Amino acid sequence: MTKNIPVLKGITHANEMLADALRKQFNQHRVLVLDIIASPGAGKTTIIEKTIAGLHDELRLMVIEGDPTTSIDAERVSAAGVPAVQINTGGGCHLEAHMIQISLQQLDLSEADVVIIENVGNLMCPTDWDLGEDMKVVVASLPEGDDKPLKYPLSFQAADAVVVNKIDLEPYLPASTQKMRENTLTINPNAALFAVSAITGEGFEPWLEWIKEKLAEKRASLDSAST
Ligand SMILES: Nc1nc2c(ncn2[C@@H]2O[C@H](COP(=O)(O)OP(=O)(O)OP(=O)(O)O)[C@@H](O)[C@H]2O)c(=O)[nH]1
Ligand SMILES: [Mg+2]
Repeated sequence: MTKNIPVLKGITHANEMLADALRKQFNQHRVLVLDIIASPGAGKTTIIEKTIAGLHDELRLMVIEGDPTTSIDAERVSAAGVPAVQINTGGGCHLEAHMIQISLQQLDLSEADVVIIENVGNLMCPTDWDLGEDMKVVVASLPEGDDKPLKYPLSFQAADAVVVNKIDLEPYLPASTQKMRENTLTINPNAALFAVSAITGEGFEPWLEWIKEKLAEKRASLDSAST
């Protein structure tokens, strides 16, 4: 005999509703929100630190940090000179919209142009969780191998931009930046692609320009929607 078992579809539905509310809040403040996704140690925080250094004179940045434990990353970005909040997820491998909602109690969005969310180090879990962001950015660390876009396609498919990091190490690696680019474009031909070293600063100019461009585009589209 077949039983009627209830199947709960869209288990992330509550998250999506909350993310929509967050998106409205971000739009009201005309803030661009980036969700940075990558495996542990790919260089997310170092990229954020260099981004702060590069944009500090022009834009007001704020950072929400997600890690299983510690406030090490929030302390690092706070030392770089911007307001920062740390979320500890315990055993959780991704951030969820309700965590962002709580962290916003600590940030005055009227003082922000760009909010950067550093998701928990994981190349899969965060992909499906809408945080109300405008753009998902995947950091692909070259030492981890140029095959990662092929092996973890979902996060690369969801990315608006892919930042290949640690290119300064290329001479010592079997991986190649060119191959990483090709593999990324095979999975997601529309992704904006950057190749950087967050240590030396190489390749940062186009990345910083992209952020400024996306902020200007968002504000222009909000303006045209309101007229
Ligand atoms: N050689 C080199 N090392 C880098 C680069 N970017 C980051 N690192 C180093 O990589 C290590 C991890 O960097 P983080 O920025 O802490 O990485 P993360 O992705 O924020 O790590 P989690 O938050 O723990 O997931 C540190 O030792 C950095 O100094 C880079 O472009 N080149
Ligand atoms: Mg980090």
